[in-house]
Amino acid sequence: MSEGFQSTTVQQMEADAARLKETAVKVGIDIWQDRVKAQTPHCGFGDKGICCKICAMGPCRITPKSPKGICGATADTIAGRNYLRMAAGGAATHSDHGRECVWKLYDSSADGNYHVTDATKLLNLAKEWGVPTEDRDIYDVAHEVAEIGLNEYGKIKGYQRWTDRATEERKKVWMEQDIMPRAVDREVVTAMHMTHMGCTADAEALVRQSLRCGLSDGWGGSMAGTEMSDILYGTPMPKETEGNLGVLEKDMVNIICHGHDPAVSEMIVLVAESKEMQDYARSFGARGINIVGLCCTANEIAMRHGVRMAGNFLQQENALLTGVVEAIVVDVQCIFPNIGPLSECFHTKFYTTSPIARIPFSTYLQLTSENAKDVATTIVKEACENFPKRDENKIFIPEHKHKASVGYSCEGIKSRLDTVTNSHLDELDTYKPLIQCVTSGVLRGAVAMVGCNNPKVRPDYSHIEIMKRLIENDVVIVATGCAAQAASKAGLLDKASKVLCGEGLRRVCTLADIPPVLHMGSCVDISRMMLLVTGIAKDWGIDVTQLPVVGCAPEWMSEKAVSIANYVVATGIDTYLGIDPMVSGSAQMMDLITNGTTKWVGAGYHINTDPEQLVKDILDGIEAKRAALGI
Ligand code: MSK
Repeated sequence: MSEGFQSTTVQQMEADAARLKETAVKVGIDIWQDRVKAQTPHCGFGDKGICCKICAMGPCRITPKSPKGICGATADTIAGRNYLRMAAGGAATHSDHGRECVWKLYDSSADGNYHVTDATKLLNLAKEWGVPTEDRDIYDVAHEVAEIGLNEYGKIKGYQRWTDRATEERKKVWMEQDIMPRAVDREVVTAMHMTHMGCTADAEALVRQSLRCGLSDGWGGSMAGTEMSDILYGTPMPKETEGNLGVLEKDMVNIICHGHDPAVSEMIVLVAESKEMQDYARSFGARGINIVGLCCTANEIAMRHGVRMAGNFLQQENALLTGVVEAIVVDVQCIFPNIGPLSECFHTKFYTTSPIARIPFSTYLQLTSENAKDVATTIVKEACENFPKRDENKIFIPEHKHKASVGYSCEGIKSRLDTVTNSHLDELDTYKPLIQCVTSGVLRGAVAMVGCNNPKVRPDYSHIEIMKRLIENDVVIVATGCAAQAASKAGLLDKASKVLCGEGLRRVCTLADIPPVLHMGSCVDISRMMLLVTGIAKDWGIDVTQLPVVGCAPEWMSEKAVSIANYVVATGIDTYLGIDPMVSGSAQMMDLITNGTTKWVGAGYHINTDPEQLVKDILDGIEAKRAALGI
């Protein structure tokens, strides 16, 4: 029963992709589908995590006939080291993004390019960190807070101050297990040192450092990224937008913002919205300028400005294949190098803006705090001038798009509760009504859907099918990253999709005026989810591990996802993976990341590459948590 609402199916998305692939063939460029074929089958040693290329005596590969590398490293050591290096790569990447956000706050000023937008959030953080605020200029406070934030990356002693926000029980576990995160940079360097040739060979120690390194991301670098972005660009609140390739406009100048750091996209949006630039676009025959986002940048600008979302990771080439993109501007992370040669096949201009992501066949305009507006103006102007250069023979824009309600930060979720129920309870700023929905059984629990899409499985299929099954079973979903984008493409961020829910969740959606999948932002915003479960556990008076809440990354692919999975598990949340974590060549490693971490921190991985089975496992996991609570 869908009562007027029709979800876009994966088959329909694949039909759009197949039509766009015809354009790729016509212009003579390879796309990811071609490269997957060329790379298949993948190297079995790499896939199982038992290829070691950490020193130049190798590469060494583990087989029954050669069970040790030249130095004597076993499968357990090699798989453990590879796993920790992935976690460290992810923690470094998120955290460096976070560091850039802190620098922007440090550089902010009343008359500069970056300003304090959410002063309340800044003042709250200042209070939390003991920074005086009374009778001080807001920018003096901002600079002092930013300096403390920057020092967290390299502090010589002590632990991440962001962990002060965790429950007492979590802090105790992290101390007892010796995984309380120290300086972010130190945890990443320690991971690289431990995995160097001739250092840690013990798989258990490698997994413990993976947890610690992950925690320095989720309760360190990523949290800094989210908090500083909110202070600078505004804390997201629920708002309406649209998602999928149908948001590209035939008669407008289309500019795609792709990547992660909102410092770039915020400036492009600001400049493009100006009357001067809209008029400039019209002077070239366009109806105006249409800014859209891809990947996590889409999440950032959608939830703060309602900018429409063109899609997720594996949709980036498809967006350019529409032939109507005047410019694609990127900052860092998840950018296919193939965007370079692909853009050359069209009139599309490709701009890189960060020294962290230099890509051939792009125009490099490094964006700094000082020149941000000038760089954005150059890009937007050149995109307008590019509009008349389209080739009509290469144009095809798929029609599919859905309404999407986005911007459910913790504050956004509480704002909905305050409006609907808390005001009657005479108690604002609490998750108690949500908890009552769970204890009464109206909602069975919640799942955090996160992560990328990955051609190792049918792209977006696992995300969408799992989400549909969960909401049908009265499980509310919070989503970030490309998982949130998959929901958007299928219409699951549309409030009308409540018709797909079970009776309980449908009632909650109607009462609170929310969709069944709550968009919480980008990859770094999984830190919001950590604060959400912490807030709920505190309001409920139980441990995070007891909540009927789990994480799920059915199509993950990046090192960042490994770091995320480590901090989500360390925070006490069982995490269900649909892609093998590349350690299956070591029985000890498989045991450590499932059973081992459960003994240490109360949560672990559950791995199943069959989405049908994965969703059954998730529902069973949630019901087991409920039974243990006696609800
Ligand atoms: S963008 S890390 S593909 S979620 Fe954050 Fe998407 Fe994964 Fe990149």
